This record gives sequence, structure tokens and C-alpha cells, in this order.
Amino acid sequence: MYAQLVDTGTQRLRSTAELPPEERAFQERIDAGVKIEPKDWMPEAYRKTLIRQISQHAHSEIVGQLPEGNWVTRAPTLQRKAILLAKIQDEAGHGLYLYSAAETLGVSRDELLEALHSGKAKYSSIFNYPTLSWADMGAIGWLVDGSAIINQIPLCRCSYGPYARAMIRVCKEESFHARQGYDIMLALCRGSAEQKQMAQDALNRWWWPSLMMFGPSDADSVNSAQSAAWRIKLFSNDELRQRMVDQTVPQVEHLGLSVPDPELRWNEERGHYDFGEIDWSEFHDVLKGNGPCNRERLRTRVQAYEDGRWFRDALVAHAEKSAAQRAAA
Ligand code: FAQ
Repeated sequence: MYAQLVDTGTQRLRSTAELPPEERAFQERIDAGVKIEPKDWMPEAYRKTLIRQISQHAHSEIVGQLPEGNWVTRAPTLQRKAILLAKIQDEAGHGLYLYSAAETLGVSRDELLEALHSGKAKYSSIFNYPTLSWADMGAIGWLVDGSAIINQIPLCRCSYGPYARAMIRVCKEESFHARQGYDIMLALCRGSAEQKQMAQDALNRWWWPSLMMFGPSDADSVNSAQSAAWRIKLFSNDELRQRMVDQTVPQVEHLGLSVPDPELRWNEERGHYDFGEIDWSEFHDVLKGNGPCNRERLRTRVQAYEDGRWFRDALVAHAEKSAAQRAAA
């Protein structure tokens, strides 16, 4: 088994035998499938890698509420509205579990939010696309939450205990989200020709960005070697992306829709679908802050944080007053 050189933060690996004793013992625990807990000794780079990934994940859940939030007031029925609200509320909960998991690594919530609000921290590229029609609520639940599940089921078995445990509940909730999304698509595809066209249009716009969610191709994934050695990543970006395509194409067929990829075809020999090249320039543009909605998303989050300041201040004042009263009693 190989572990990453602590000072690189990227791909340079050395064999377990070359590691100093503390790191070797750490790697052996990981290799034996032992979960690492917050008070256990860990290499600094392991801690930083986890803070990076878990906080990006938390930010994604929080920013990820915005595209769907856009449709709460325009949901077509009371039932659809209640379901959408419940889903968006779940995403807020996921953000909270994940911020809490990150905090166990010695970083504060304020530091994490400051990194998001100043544009330093990343969140998933997918949430920088606009939601133009009701069918986008279907496409997001089905494709975006669907991709999130494929990525997150392995995280339930990752090496860091608090992250792995948080993921169990998150995945259960994501599975409800994916089903509600597919149910919206199904209703539209069984409706009028216009409704079916709306579903196809949403699929056309969300298909490629959903494939991008899994991150750069393995050859360009700078963090993968290290994260795999530490069992933070159990499958590569490309393996999970392939899983998403294989799982989703039959669902597209069941809807009577078509995947917007002329190169998509079943490869008998590989036992997988072949698919076209992702437009990585679009992915990198979105990561640089130039996606269709990057600026709007960040502005909305910062505004929400500022608007909530009085409430946070009131909570602190109340807690201090209660503590003073308890001390005086
Ligand atoms: N967007 O070396 P890798 C959801 C960055 S939750 C933006 O392969 P890594 C639920 C990456 O950070 C969706 N940036 O990186 C929901 C790195 O930059 P850095 C979020 C991306 O970490 C549904 C650089 O590229 N899920 O959808 C993206 O080993 C509906 C090189 O990449 C998670 O966060 C991207 N798509 O692998 C909520 C899951 N991809 O940090 C609301 C946990 C890559 O070095 C509504 N995260 N980058 O500056 C992971 O599994 C991993 O972090 C990956 C990336 C697989 C995303």
C-alpha cells in the first residue's frame, strides 16, 4: 500500500516502509479498515484534505438550495410544492451535518463560511447553472441528486468516521430526492407533447453538467492518488462517472427521451456505455467563477448571511444572558 508524501498535498506517493513510524502506523490502520476519529493522531495533510473536501461538500449543499429555491413559489401543485420544500430543507440539513463534520477537524464554521463568501472556497460546479423551467426540478432531483448518490454511497465507507457517518443519513435522503425528481420527469413525459419537450430540454441542459460533477478525468485529478491511499476516495472520478451513465441511460429510455450525446452507445466488450468527450473548457470556466450563475449564487449567499446577522447576534446575547443567570443562581 502506498501513502502520499505529507508535504506535497498531491500525487507523489511513497511506500509504507518509507514512512516515519507515526505515519506508517496511521496508514496501517487505514489499510486495515479502521475508522479515524477526531482525537486520533493524523497527518496534517490528511486533516487538510478532509477539511477541503468536506467543506466544499457542505458549501455545495447550501448553495445547492438556490437553483431549486427558484421554483418553490411556482410549483404546479400544493403536493409538488410541499415535496420540493422538504427536499430543499433536507439539503440545508446536509450542509449542517457536513459543517459539523468539518469542525471536528479543528476548523471553525466562521472560517469555512468566510472562505465561501470571499470566493476562496469551491462548491460543486453544477449549482452555477440556471433553472429555467419546472422540468429542471425533475432533472436536478433525478440527475444531480442521482449523481450525488453515486458519489456519496462509497463515502459512507470512507476512512474518516464523522464524514462516513454523516453520509449514511445524507444518502438515504438523497435517494428520496432522486425519486421525486424522476417522478416529475415521468409525469411530464406522460403529459402533453409540450410537457415532454420541456422534459427533453431539461435533460439536454443538465446531462453534461451532471457528468462534470464527478470532477476532472482521472488523468487530471490532482487529489485522487492521495485521497485513494487514505481511503477518502474509494472509486475514481471516471469510474463513478461511468456508473452514472450506465445507470441513467436505461432510465432515459424508460422516459422515452434521448441522451444529448451522439457518441453514446453500448459497448458489448466493455459491458459499459461509451460516451462523448466532456467539454472540459466549460468545466474549468465554471470553476473559475465564469459559469452562468456563479456571481448571482455567491451574492445571494453573502446577502443571506448578512440578513441573518441580527438573529445570530440575538442567539449569542440570549446564550450569554442565560449563562449569567445560571451562574448567579
Ligand atoms: N465542482 O483532484 P480532484 C449534491 C475541483 S452535493 C467544483 O478530482 P477531489 C447534493 C476539486 O475540488 C455535490 N470543483 O478533486 C445536492 C479540486 O480542486 P481543489 C457535491 C470541482 O476532491 C443536490 C479540483 O477540481 N458533492 O449535489 C468539481 O479529489 C441537489 C481537482 O479535482 C461533493 O462535494 C466540481 N464538480 O474530487 C445538493 C461530494 N470536481 O479542491 C443540493 C464530495 C472537482 O484541489 C441540491 N466530494 N473539483 O482546489 C468529492 O467526492 C470530491 O471532492 C470530488 C472531486 C469527486 C467532487
